[in-house]
Amino acid sequence: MKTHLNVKAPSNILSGLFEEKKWISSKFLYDEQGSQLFEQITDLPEYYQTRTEARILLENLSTWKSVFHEPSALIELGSGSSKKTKILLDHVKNIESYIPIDISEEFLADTVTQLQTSYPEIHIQGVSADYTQPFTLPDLKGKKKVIFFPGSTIGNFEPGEAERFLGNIRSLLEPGDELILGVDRKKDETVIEAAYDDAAGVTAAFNKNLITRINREHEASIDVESFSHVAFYNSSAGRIEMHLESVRDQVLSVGGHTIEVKKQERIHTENSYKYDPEDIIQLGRSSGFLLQRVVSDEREYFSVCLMEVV
Ligand code: AVJ
Repeated sequence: MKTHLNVKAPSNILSGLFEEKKWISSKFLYDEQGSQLFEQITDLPEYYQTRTEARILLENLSTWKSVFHEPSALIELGSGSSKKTKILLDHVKNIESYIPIDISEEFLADTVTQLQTSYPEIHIQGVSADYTQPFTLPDLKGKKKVIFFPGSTIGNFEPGEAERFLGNIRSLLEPGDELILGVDRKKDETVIEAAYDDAAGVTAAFNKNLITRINREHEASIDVESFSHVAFYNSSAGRIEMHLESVRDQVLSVGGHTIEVKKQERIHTENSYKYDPEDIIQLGRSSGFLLQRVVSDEREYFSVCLMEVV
């Protein structure tokens, strides 16, 4: 299933720790343990995103039916276990091909095997790739292409990156093709902050797992409890930020280097941008998409945007 492999070697988990403002790219959150913790996050009472998006998908079937009004290929970016996709596959006709794209080759192979058993009539072709880097699609034989990018994953891109990324996706498409994009909305800060600092401490464990990962991969022995989880909404930037805050002055020994960390100094580990429809119109304008329809829950916590290629 290794048809179109195009993976860029990830930059080092340590590199940002040598900069003036320490940071670790959020992509390092998803090792095996981190991916499991994220799965747990999606079930938390405070983390409304996943269940809200699933409900929006399920409650707007007529919208998806009209998107797939002709023989189509559904292409999912970062498919994971394809849980939300099953809502589309179960209820919408005309999806003749399903192309899940995921960086984890092993996970992808398992998902493809399982899905092919459940949906024998759909042609399923996994692509193992880092979709944030340029990649190519298999020949889809003139079928309408619908890109599915759920989960508000777009929120992890910096605004300029999001533009460039969607511009790249646009270049894989032709007029008539569409994009279904899930976004977490701007809202009352206390609601957002609770979703990233849950009472059970799962998000804290998810964040601190970066330290565990550094210890494992770089033979370090940093005290995981010497950092605390900090999450706050930065309203001027329109994003929630996650940081690891040092509880004391300490010197980290990693990969043959020493890194000085002051008490209360923070390592920035994630940004998750929130998007309102105005922001999406803007993003579409600069990347070659026109916002066609927005479907949301009644509280407008989350939106699924339908965007057409212009
Ligand atoms: C997977 C990027 C959508 O930003 O909400 C969850 C990751 N970080 N809790 C998000 C995350 C902390 C999540 N995304």
